[in-house]
Amino acid sequence: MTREALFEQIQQKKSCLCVGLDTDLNRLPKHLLQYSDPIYEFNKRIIDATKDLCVAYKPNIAFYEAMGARGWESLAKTLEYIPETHFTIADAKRGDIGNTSSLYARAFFDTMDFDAVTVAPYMGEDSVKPFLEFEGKWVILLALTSNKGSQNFQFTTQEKNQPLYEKVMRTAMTWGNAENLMFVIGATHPEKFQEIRQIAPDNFLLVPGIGAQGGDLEGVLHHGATDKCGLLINSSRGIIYAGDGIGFAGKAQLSALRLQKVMATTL
Ligand code: NUP
Repeated sequence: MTREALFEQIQQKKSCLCVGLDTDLNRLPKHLLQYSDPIYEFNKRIIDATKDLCVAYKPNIAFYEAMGARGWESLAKTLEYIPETHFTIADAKRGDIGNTSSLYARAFFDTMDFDAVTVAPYMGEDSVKPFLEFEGKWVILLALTSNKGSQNFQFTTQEKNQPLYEKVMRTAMTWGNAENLMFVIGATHPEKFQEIRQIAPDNFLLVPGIGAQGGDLEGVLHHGATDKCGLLINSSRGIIYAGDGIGFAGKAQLSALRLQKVMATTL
């Protein structure tokens, strides 16, 4: 999907919500366990309930990989079920020496047809570039992550006193552009968004960390939105596990609606 098409979806829905499909068999409503593929049945109902309120879906690959071959099958079926209108992100955090990265890219862009994959920057240029070679596909590079451990390395200062996450962003912006490169910036660092917008005024940011991790939705919208929105704000557990039992999808819808209403005041 192109940046323009993504922006159109955001305008139409007044939403930059990304629903995280971090689907855990141990947290599924009991009545779904009678199906042959409960993970897929759960995802289908979540997608039906939220598709009018969000513009993207982000399955975290760990939840599927952990289930072995069955998990990969649930993932493929889920991806197939997501409407064409929605941007799809494989949250896989891959990256390796060049020829290996090429195969990771093939897995998510060719074998499966995701729009984007999350990539770790640590191994540098030859580990990231193979993902950028796929026409119409996106790299979402980890820059300033939402977790506590982001303090360990990402703020370490480099030459010219720039923190590592800034160096990651500035360097990667010489490899890709606003049409194929996004950055992960956690909602738990709302005070950083103004500065981040000076570094990357046009790139979309994937923003996880609202809800269960305590990030600041209003702060992110206020300091991070551009005239082309430039934000995909993710919530996983806060939406998909908003309720349990028979009414879980309705609860998920309400939770997504609450976030979309806040987004609509800015978009
Ligand atoms: O910095 C990051 N923080 C983060 O939480 C980068 C991520 N990709 N994520 C992912 O976003 C995380 O792995 C999970 O899939 C989702 C956040 O989930 P939740 O806290 O909304 O439940």
